[in-house]
Amino acid sequence: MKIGIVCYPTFGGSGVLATELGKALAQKGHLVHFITYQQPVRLGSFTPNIFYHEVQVPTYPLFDFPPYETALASTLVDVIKNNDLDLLHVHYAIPHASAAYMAKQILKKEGKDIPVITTLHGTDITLVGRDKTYAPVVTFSINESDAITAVSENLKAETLSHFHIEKEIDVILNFVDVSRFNRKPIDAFRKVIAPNGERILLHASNFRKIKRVQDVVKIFAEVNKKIPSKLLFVGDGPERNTAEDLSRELGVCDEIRFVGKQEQMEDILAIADLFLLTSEYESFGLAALEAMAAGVPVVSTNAGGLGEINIDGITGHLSNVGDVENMTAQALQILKDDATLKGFKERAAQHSQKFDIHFVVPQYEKLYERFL
Ligand code: GMT
Repeated sequence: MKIGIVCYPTFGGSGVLATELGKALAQKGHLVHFITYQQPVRLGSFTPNIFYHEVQVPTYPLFDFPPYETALASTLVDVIKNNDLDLLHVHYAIPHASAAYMAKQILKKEGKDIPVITTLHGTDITLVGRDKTYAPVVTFSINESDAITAVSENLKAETLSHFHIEKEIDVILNFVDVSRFNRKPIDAFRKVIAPNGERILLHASNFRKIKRVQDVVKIFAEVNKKIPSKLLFVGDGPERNTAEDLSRELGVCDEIRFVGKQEQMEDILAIADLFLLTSEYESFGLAALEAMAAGVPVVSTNAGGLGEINIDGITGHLSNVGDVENMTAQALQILKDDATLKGFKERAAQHSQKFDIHFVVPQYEKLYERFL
């Protein structure tokens, strides 16, 4: 198949998922065309079946807001026609589903019918998409898609309760390439972070308000009082300064390292003992699943779809949003001794296998085949 993929090329979960899907499809012999404003961060080195088309957005003095959606729709028309694509798969509804709709209509006039599949990821539905300024366009363009998928049962339910959706939504759960995260820790790296054998806690996100990173710092400060430990913060975003300030206030800044955006997550996860995800909402929590694949247990909130991947008492623990005290107790319970930690690590790794790329990618292929 010749497949076009539209996504955000940044470190966000939807872009990561879309890029990993494209890479997996290419490995299976499909020709995959990424159409984005920048090369997706997870794309990596040259692969014969993968093509990349940059969306250029020319500026003009009149434009206070360069019209990205128009540029994307025009690029889609061009790429679909010139490469004779069979279908278009867009990730994150805004503005990808409406740009795809526009491209589809233009191509229809020229006699080409291009099926459009929209995958809903999270904030496109639960936060941004619900905003009155976007909702009518989001609802319309989702309904005009030939197929709609959601990355968790929870996100499907959220979509149906907040939008008037006229089509079936297929749930295709997010996935992870388990073999990629099955890494041995690099001893020298572990020693740099935890020179005295301290436990290593980890949080990775885009540091948006919804992630409640201040809760991560508070939990860590309490854990560190009882169990010598270090905290790694991976990623960057608007709440990073708040987290840094709080870590100074709580006197734990020397035990915390902010390592910024990182591409080699598998090497970082390999040295971690516990992943903390304190979000107010996660449609799925791909970062937590990647942690589990690396054998790292997860202490998370029970928000959104997190309970669909993190099994309380088995792969980690779940807590109500903002219940720092309970999450601290849960973290201490997992980290208290090597035998308990080992059990959680093994079960987390084992459970992640249910979400392995090899089970999930064929579900997308099956969906595509419905339209060919
Ligand atoms: O908000 C983010 O973390 C980024 C966002 C995105 O769309 O890039 O992530 C959403 O999609 C991920 C991949 O499907 C999910 O794992 C995240 O849970 C989801 N984020 C939220 O729902 C807040």
